[in-house]
Amino acid sequence: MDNAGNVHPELGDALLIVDVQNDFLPGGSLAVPDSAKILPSLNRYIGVFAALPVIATRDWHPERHCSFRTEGGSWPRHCVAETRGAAFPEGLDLPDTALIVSKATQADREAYSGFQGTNLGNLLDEMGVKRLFIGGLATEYCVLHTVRDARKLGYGVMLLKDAVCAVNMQDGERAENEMAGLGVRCISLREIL
Ligand code: VGL
Ligand code: ZN
Repeated sequence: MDNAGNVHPELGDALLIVDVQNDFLPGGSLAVPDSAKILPSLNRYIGVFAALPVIATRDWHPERHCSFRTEGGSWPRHCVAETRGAAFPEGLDLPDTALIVSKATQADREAYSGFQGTNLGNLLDEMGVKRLFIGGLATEYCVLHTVRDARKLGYGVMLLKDAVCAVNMQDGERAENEMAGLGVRCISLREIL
């Protein structure tokens, strides 16, 4: 952080993009309202992290996942592995070097956090990552749960306010307040550029 309060991503920092997948975007089966607006800002963050690790998590469910209504869960069928709905959108400029972490891949287990049942923690530690800049979908579900785990594991967290979007606005605000209470700093592009 410089004198003006601006943030400069440096060695030890990584960009973590949570579940930015077609099914969570307009036209998808579990579309987060207005979520397409985060794509331009995410692409600018990706540009800022050109020399630093970029990690993208993806919800990657088997055909009959326990979170689907047909199986007694709360959600419509979404992000089934290898389908178009589970793919990253055309409009997201993920670099070829981006690391992909698939989660909630087992039929009988839900996982909102990118750390849950994945090797994300090991991956970050191997790369010497200490601080995560986190954006993606949805604020009050997978972003919140990922941020909680990141803080529990001791990572510094910057929440990218202009690169997250909530299913429900009030729940999104509540989630952002909770994250701030966990020592997360909420920033936007103008504090980086
Ligand atoms: C998510 C609901 C179900 C998310 C994933 O990525 O926020 N939400 N599965
Ligand atoms: Zn899911």
